[in-house]
Amino acid sequence: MTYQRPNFRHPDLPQNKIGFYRKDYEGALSTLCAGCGHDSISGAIIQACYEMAIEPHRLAKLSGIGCSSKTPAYFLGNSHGFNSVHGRMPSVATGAVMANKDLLYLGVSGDGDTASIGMGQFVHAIRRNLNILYIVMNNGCYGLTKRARQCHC
Ligand SMILES: Cc1ncc(C[n+]2csc(CCOP(=O)(O)OP(=O)(O)O)c2C)c(N)n1
Ligand SMILES: [Mg+2]
Repeated sequence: MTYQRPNFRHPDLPQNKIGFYRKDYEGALSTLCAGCGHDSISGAIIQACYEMAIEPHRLAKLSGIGCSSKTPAYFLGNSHGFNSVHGRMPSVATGAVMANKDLLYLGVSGDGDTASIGMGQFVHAIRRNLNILYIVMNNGCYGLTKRARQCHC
């Protein structure tokens, strides 16, 4: 089985103002449960980046561990990315921002990754006013470890 998204699209689909199609902002096919709300957020990120005409090579995705933190595989496949350790994405993001201030940084995390194991790092990312868009995908549980029972997917 392949997780590559088929490349064929209708030839008349519109381009944004820098000449990219919506498919240029997509990623691999999702392996999350059918109907998972995380996929809706991925879709919204794809649509927003397409509409805002963000150059894919100017954006870096950062995440921790969890179903939510897997989602950067499913959007912005032409952007940079680093899937880090559980709850430790803010420190990786801090280093990345220090190394290159010119990229746009998109952090993606779960409620567990952010507010349980990662709370220590999250509050300090806020205190430093880190220049990053940090999205918390809150499904109210540790989805990756317990999804069959808790997640309502
Ligand atoms: C250091 C460490 N502790 C525990 C785990 C096990 N673990 C994997 S994902 C996860 C919870 C993720 O929850 P959340 O951030 O809410 O993501 P979701 O899957 O719900 O989107 C846990 C505890 C781990 N991978 N690493
Ligand atoms: Mg969760």
